[in-house]
Amino acid sequence: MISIHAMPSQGVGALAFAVLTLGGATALRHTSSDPAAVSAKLSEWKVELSQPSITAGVVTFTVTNAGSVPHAFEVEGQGIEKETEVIQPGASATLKLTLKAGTYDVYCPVGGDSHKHLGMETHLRVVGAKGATAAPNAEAAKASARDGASEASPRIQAIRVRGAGPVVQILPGPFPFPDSAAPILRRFGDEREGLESQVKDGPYSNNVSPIGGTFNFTAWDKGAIRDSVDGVAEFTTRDGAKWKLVLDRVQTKDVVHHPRFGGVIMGLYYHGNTEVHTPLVPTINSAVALWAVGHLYRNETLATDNAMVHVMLLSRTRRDGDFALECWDCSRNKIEELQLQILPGPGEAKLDAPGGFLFVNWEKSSSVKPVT
Ligand SMILES: [Cu+2]
Repeated sequence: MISIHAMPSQGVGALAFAVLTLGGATALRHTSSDPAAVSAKLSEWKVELSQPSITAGVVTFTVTNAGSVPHAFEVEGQGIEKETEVIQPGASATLKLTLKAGTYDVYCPVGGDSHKHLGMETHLRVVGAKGATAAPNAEAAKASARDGASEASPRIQAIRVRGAGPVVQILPGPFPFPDSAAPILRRFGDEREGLESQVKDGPYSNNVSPIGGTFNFTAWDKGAIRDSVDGVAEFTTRDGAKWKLVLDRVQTKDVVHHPRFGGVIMGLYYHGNTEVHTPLVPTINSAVALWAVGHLYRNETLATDNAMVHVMLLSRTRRDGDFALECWDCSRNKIEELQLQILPGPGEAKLDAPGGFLFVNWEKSSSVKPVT
């Protein structure tokens, strides 16, 4: 019971003493003159609270960013919505609030709702002082049982995507918004060097060539390790090579900045200035994004069984006509651009294509969410 107020603070010593002396019946009541403390840990991509519930009154949140990109901490519910400033990796902040009974949504507000969508969200239950005397541990147990249940039975969603409209191949070339990307790139730590070379030679350039091809797939979001994908892309690149990609399975390994953990992610706002994934794509909304492993054939010869594939159906980033990247924040544009990026598997030789990669867009694509 003492561990419910695990954070050391002025009030807690006295409270712990009261618990030991008086037993559970009157424990854990606090008033605004006896503030409670909750510690919160932020990381990619979760928010962890020292406790799932607390009694009403003044609560001081001590928030630590244990992750590797900037985060923040917001408490919303019962008519309040309060947040810390952005907290840099390794830094801490405090937030002091007066909370009345009810359930509060606790999340990271960075990047629109992108960090929240990736899992940086939890709940805090605030119980009235009288409720607390009844059985605070039962409340805590119920709350954690609820959280456990939501993890154990994820919703299954499916999306069917059809590539259509003009098909363009994006060739190596400089990224057209280096000044906008620079401040965000700086925060990418070890990955920065690789990304900076992409500023100079793509694959996110304005160097595009109209080509022809088809791409259709279905993806299922079934929870962290069971996501799946089924689809085929066929296209002829500018050099005349005929490529065929058969999607095999979703890549589910999590990499910092590259939220692959869920495999298939629907409805994410990211890239650009959101600090999720590379800033070398403008800020976008996506209907679906996934990372997959596929079988790749060039002129009917197997090139690799381990092609690394990134697929997104996203808000339009390229303008009609010349298909140059036209916006740094494209998140309000219509979701109709289907991007397919293919790289060789880990340790494999570069693909036999300009720059060693394939990057193809279907510019007027669409999706339906079939019932599963
Ligand atoms: Cu965050």
